Amino acid sequence: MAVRTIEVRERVMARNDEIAAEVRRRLAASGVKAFNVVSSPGSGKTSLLERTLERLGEELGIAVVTGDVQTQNDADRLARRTTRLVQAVVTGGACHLDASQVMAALDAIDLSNTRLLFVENVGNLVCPASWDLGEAAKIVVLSVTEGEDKPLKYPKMFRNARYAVINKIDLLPYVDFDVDQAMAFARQVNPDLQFFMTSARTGQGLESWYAFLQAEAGAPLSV
Ligand SMILES: Nc1nc2c(ncn2[C@@H]2O[C@H](COP(=O)(O)OP(=O)(O)OP(=O)(O)O)[C@@H](O)[C@H]2O)c(=O)[nH]1
Ligand SMILES: [Mg+2]
Repeated sequence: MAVRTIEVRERVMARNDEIAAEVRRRLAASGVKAFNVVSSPGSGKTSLLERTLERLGEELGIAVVTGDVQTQNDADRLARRTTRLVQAVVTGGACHLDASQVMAALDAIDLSNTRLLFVENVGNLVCPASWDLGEAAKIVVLSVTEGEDKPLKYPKMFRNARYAVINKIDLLPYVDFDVDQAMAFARQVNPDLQFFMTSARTGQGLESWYAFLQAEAGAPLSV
């Protein structure tokens, strides 16, 4: 029984990877760079994207797909910050988005008019790590209220991400969070991780985040 379960899971994952490759080809054909934004619940993914849409949404032609287990609250929040489509995917219980959901969401997005696509994944530091959505890179958001040990406890997420955003830095005076220690733990599992330090509340640190996105939107896609 256990062996059969593993085989089924492997088939499901293999099929997901095939669809993710199709998503990647489709995005590349339209010159769209996609980021898969992952984190535990409440670290500030939507808040960061709200700010980003306000500042760069038009300039960089940003489209967003949000994934939630239930409700389309995040999509509603983001839609208030942009005139462009925000596509909500309600997973109905699943703890992550999969590539077929992103593929379906792409049908609704005007890709010819889009340069950056953010996929806000379901808040969860475990499942989304294993699912390729066809993104150029995963961006993991870690807020300072979560404890600096999270990269060690959830290593796959930090290993599979190329960028890490340490968010809620406005709260650093009030919490026991050692930024250097958190970065050292994250580098233990992924020495190549590149960091941003932000507050989606005060705007601190967002200038380098915006500069990064501007550079990424202009940079060629590596498929
Ligand atoms: N102080 C502070 N609060 C923040 C910051 N970023 C987000 N928040 C707050 O944190 C809470 C959660 O933020 P969201 O943006 O909804 O977090 P999320 O990661 O999208 O949450 P899920 O989609 O549910 O996983 C909200 O009350 C935000 O106002 C920040 O930089 N500083
Ligand atoms: Mg959210």
